[in-house]
Amino acid sequence: MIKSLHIGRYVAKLEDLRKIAEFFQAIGMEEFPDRKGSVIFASPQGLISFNQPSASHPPHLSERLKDVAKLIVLEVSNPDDVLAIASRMKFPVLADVAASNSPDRTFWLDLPGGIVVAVHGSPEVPVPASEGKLDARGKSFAIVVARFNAFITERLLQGALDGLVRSGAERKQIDVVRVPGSFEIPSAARALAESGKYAAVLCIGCLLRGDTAHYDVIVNEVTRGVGQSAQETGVPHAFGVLTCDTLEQAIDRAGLKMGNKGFEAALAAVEMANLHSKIRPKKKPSTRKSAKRKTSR
Ligand code: DLZ
Repeated sequence: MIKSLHIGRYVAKLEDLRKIAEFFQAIGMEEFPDRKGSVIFASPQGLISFNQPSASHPPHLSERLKDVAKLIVLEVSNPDDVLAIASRMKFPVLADVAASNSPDRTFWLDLPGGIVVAVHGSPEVPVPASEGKLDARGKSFAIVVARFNAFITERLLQGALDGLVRSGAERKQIDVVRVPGSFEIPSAARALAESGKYAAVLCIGCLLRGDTAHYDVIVNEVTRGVGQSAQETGVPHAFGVLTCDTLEQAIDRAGLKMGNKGFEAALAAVEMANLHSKIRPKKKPSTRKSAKRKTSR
């Protein structure tokens, strides 16, 4: 019978409505598009609670909570982040209560238009995991770069070199190999990976849908080839091949609006190189005896 729970609140001024909407967007709530005169957000769960006023609330808060028509309650998984966003947006905090026996935290925000938002939750406990450091010191890298669309790929190459050097690699430890187009990247990447000289191989190219007949086929082939080389050689490969509809999109990703994907590929390569050396089983050093046996065969 019941379809959904919808909490509606009136805010008199459009400016206040805009600020409240900005806050709910910033904390990650999903917005319904195009509703005239209202902003509507969805949450994964809706609850109804009936509460007795708490004696522990400070009087000024109890006074504000009397007007339930202005109250919204949010349960969040990251209360500290929500508080940081609220303070960046300069919303006053009416009260902030940390539970003594748990990591729970509740605070009340004074939003424009007299809206009070009670935020409740416990900070997420980070899941312990192995990660690769962004430290390229002492490691060698190979970069395969396609000449096709050189206007873009040369910028990506500069970004990649910058990313590696900033992570601690020495320029003389980075070998750059040029190939005619993106289609040739996988075979060159594989040869470099198989040489055993490199901690990671970076692949750089630019495929433009507008210019490229059978664009999807080539994109799939290059992606598959690079992935296969990484899996079969065990050497991390970073994918810095742009696949864009237009030249403008590629320019944005080669150092303008969307950063430099070559730089990002470099960081991924460094991180994966370190992760691999961390999780790959260490080769046992060969004993004198077995080394002798090998040479006498
Ligand atoms: C032929 C071609 C075309 C049409 N478009 C692109 C492109 O957008 N990006 C790219 O990196 N390479 C392109 N190429 C070249 C092919 O990748 C390949 O080098 C040639 O087909 C020769 O095998």
